[in-house]
Amino acid sequence: MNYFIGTAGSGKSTLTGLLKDYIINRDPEISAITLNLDPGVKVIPYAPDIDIRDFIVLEEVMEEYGLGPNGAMILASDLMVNYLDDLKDEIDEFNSDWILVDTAGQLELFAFRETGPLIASSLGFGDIQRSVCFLFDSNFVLRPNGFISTLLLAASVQFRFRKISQINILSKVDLLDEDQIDMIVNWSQDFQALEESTSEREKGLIRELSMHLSEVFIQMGSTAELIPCTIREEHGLDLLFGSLQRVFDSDKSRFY
Ligand SMILES: Nc1nc2c(ncn2[C@@H]2O[C@H](COP(=O)(O)OP(=O)(O)O)[C@@H](O)[C@H]2O)c(=O)[nH]1
Ligand SMILES: [Mg+2]
Repeated sequence: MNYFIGTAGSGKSTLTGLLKDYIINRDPEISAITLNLDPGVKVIPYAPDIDIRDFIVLEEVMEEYGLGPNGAMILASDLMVNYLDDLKDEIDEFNSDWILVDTAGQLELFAFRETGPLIASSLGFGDIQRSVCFLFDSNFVLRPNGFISTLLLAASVQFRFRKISQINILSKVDLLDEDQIDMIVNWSQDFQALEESTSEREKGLIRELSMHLSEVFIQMGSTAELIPCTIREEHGLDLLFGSLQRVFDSDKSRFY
């Protein structure tokens, strides 16, 4: 069971649909389903196999509680816990090898309120293994300061779901050229390089702050390498699926 988490518009829903198709086309023996956990989404680029909107609809929450869209989104996310048993039953019925979970557009609703980690721990019942894929939006990470801000978000998500392995993805890489992709992936592996780019490209307070933060990341030790993905080609999905399999295999060996 993998959760896709990232800022609004980072490509979570797109990747959820793509990865399902990738998995089932790769090996007909292996099954995969999608679960939409965004009660407010209007259009989804795939047909979810399980959908929280069968239980909670944003417009109805707005009407019933007299709330605007933002307030209703917060309440709707909190109300999801009331339907955990229904979701579990549906998941059980599918009995699928892979469950790909698409979370709400706004990452803070899933990651920073109580609901997300609670859902992740409740739905990971029995022997279901879990992982989180955190998406770094290519639009935001071209400069060291944007990269560092997203890295901080990724680190706080890791902190919130601390028992679950996390894979970091660089999404929409078709928006970047090869050199830019190499540079950003290199930053994720080598914080010294990040520190150098920061000192070259940022100025004043931002530079000073970014240098301090890169220093902290160096001290924390390197995080995993970013996996570049795009809707335009499958190579990223090969890498991503390989990483997911490795996470799940190593988790298994911890159990037995
Ligand atoms: N260029 C490009 N656009 C993408 C890619 N993946 C998603 N998008 C676009 O980014 C927008 C947001 O994607 P979506 O999956 O809905 O993001 P979510 O809010 O994180 O679920 C949509 O307009 C997508 O078509 C990609 O690999 N490349
Ligand atoms: Mg979405």
